[in-house]
Amino acid sequence: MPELFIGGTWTAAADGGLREIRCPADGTLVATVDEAGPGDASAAIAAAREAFDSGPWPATPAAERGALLLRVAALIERDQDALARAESLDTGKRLVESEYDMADIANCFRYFGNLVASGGTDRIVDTGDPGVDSRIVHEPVGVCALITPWNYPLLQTAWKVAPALGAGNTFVLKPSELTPHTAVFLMRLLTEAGLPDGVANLVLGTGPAVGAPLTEDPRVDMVSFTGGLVTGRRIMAAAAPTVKKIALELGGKNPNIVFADAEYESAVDYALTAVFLHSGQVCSAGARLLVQDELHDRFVEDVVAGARAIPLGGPFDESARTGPLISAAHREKVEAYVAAGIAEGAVLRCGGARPEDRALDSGFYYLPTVLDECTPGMSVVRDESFGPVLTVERFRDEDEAVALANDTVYGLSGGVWSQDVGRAHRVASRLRAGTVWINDFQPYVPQAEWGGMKQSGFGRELGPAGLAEYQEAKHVWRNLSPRPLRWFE
Ligand code: TXE
Repeated sequence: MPELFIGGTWTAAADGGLREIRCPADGTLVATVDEAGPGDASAAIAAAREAFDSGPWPATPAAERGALLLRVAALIERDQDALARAESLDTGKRLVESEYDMADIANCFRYFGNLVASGGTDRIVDTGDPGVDSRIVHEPVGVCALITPWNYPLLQTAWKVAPALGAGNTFVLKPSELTPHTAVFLMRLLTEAGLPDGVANLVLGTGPAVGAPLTEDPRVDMVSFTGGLVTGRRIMAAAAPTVKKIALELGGKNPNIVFADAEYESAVDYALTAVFLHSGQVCSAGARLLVQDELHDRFVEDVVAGARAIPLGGPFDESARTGPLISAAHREKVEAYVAAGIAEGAVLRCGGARPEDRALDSGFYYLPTVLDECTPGMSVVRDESFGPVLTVERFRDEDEAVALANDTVYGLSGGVWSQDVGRAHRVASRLRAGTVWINDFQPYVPQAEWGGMKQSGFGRELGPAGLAEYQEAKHVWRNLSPRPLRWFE
């Protein structure tokens, strides 16, 4: 069956384009999929436009839209094993991690389903004038281009699709060209749940061929993008001439601050998962470890020992605890950052190489790496390497910790470890980041907003603001007893 989904019909690319999808864990061919071009993107936009302007979905009662999202949640749970397997084959991530993702995805649809069904945020405005009925109503933005990356393909798609549909929009989804399969799967589930034709459209293809036209086309009202900073800047520029609404989540270079009074064992353990989970291909990864001077030597010693012991392997290797990087090109980028860090004076404490295990040769593996004695100017500290690379910096006191933590163009997340509650909260409030964890790292829930400050982007996903992102607030004013003003008399 062809894999593009346009106006309710499964179709092949107009120019016959195809792409091989290979598992990053061992290079095996997962499948060959259709690869769209600009013409397919244009057809998908036309279908979404038509469904928005003349179709039933935007005017469907909120309770029914919410009910559909709840049905999607149930279908995802029904098919979670097949979905998780497809996600792991595309991304190379451990099956168990994909299974967690599917549970989170079902929860995301359920959260937005309940939020939408429970009634909106429309409100009566008290103008102080009894002769006026004034109210704020919330309407969908229109046709949304949803552009997603390869690290959490269906999760990041769900964070956009669920609120976009809940608010009554239509959309064109463009997943990463590297990881298309769960997006294809989702289209089938949306259809099975009863979504009208044309509301959800899917084009598979590259950024330049398919993503760029979606961000430029005047028929598109909004772009929601999760991906890299460079692409985010490009999308902002491309969306400017037609003044689209945009929401951007552009990753981070997130600090994990450990004070000497931290609960030691947990802080070491979380320092490892913060950065080495999914081989560091996590936008909120705690890639910059900031350790208080007096704790530094012992703490780093234990983190290094932990990093050395992490077993690598493919999705179905139950002894593995983390997997490969997404592509050869991405691994080369990570390697270049580590080499630059060492050249700039960082001390390599472990990793810094591909594994010696020949069984892993056909995958894009890279050893968990710790670079000690780092300084803020190093490119490996400044830029998002998006690999299993932890940089370590020292700090003396609270002020220096905050200054180092905020010394970044990014502002997505951060962690602070201290048993002094006052200090932990003081530091949390001074961190310029969209999410701060105290004595924890990485948890998120669909009820809580997610997004960045500074160049990590703007707009929020999840939570009530995640729904509002896909709505326009409209003020409707009714004069209950109109009389001529006679202004010009
Ligand atoms: O991302 P891109 P890449 C970061 C991470 C990584 C870097 C580059 O640091 O090393 O980005 O990764 C589509 N118009 N993150 O190159 O290009 C593309 O096809 C419209 C952080 O893989 O940002 C894909 O669907 N779309 C991040 C999506 O953008 C375009 C997750 C993301 O790819 C486009 C992934 C264009 N001109 C990478 N060019 C996070 N925030 O979690 C590309 N795309």
